[in-house]
Amino acid sequence: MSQTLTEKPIAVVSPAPQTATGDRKGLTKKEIAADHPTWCPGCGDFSILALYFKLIEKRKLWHEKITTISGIGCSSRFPYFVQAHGAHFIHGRALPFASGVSLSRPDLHVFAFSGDGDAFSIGGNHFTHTARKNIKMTLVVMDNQVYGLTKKQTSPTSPLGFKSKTDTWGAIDYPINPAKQAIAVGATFVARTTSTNPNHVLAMMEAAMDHDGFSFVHCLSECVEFYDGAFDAANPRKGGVFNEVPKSHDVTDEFAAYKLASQDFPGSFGVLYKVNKPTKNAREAEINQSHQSKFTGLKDWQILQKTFDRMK
Ligand SMILES: Cc1ncc(C[n+]2csc(CCOP(=O)(O)OP(=O)(O)O)c2C)c(N)n1
Ligand code: SF4
Ligand SMILES: [Mg+2]
Repeated sequence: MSQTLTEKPIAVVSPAPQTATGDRKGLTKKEIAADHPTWCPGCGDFSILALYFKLIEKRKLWHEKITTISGIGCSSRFPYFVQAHGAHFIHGRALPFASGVSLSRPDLHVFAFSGDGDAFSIGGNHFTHTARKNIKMTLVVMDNQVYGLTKKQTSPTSPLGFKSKTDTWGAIDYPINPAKQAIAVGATFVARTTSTNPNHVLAMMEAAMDHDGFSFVHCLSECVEFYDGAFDAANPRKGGVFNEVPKSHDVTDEFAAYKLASQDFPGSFGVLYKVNKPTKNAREAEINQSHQSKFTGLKDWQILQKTFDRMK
């Protein structure tokens, strides 16, 4: 009986070391920061950028190991502000671009930053497929429940009744729940956090980076210009509550994770779901390796040519 890919033992390619070694020093914030961010004063996105810098400093990542990719939106301006490799790509298409980088450069850890519109509206399709393929990268969605850059349209995460330029009478479409959606489509790491709790954001980004697979961090990030006060209920400084995922929660239990993700807003913050499954990176590397071993001494294009010739 022929074996399918899933039945074969998978040679897992261990993630490359992400930290500086030897005499080379880690970068300072000054060396990582590029342009001054153009976000409005008070925008939640500042906090996430500062914590990304902190992560790079803490983990001693070097410029050539940092890859920051985004789509379009206020949040997606992110790579402009990071002094390293990256791309501010087409609206909704951060993940296909990030997938290519991830699959071709196993020595890097790819970070993608998106907004709620970028990730779940125009990019909704890519979110599903990147997650189900378990492509190794970290996606941080900076969710402000509105389209900020284009000045206040209803987004897929805007709550019912939200008044915007596209729903002047109040939103009537049911919002999506990002964490639930991520679990349902096959993400292997799903966490929730909020920009008003910096230590927590850093911990979630670090845990996501260490996950060998597609890791998704849903991060509440307030748009003070077009949806002021949206997340007060999750901020103890504004009279809200910040509930962490209970210590007894089994992160490998999909149904328990789904249940936690289904709680009423503000819900629970922390890692909801984490399982280890072979990544597309590992599977593809295995296929490439076994194929190349049959054609030693040939260049890649010659192997391709031979493969096409066989198909004639
Ligand atoms: C193909 C395409 N459609 C629409 C737009 C206009 N547009 C730019 S950003 C954006 C929504 C951004 O919202 P979100 O992703 O939530 O980011 P935020 O600005 O809120 O951080 C839209 C509709 C575009 N740039 N390209
Ligand atoms: S419009 Fe909103 S999301 Fe955009 S920079 Fe200003 S506060 Fe941030
Ligand atoms: Mg938004």
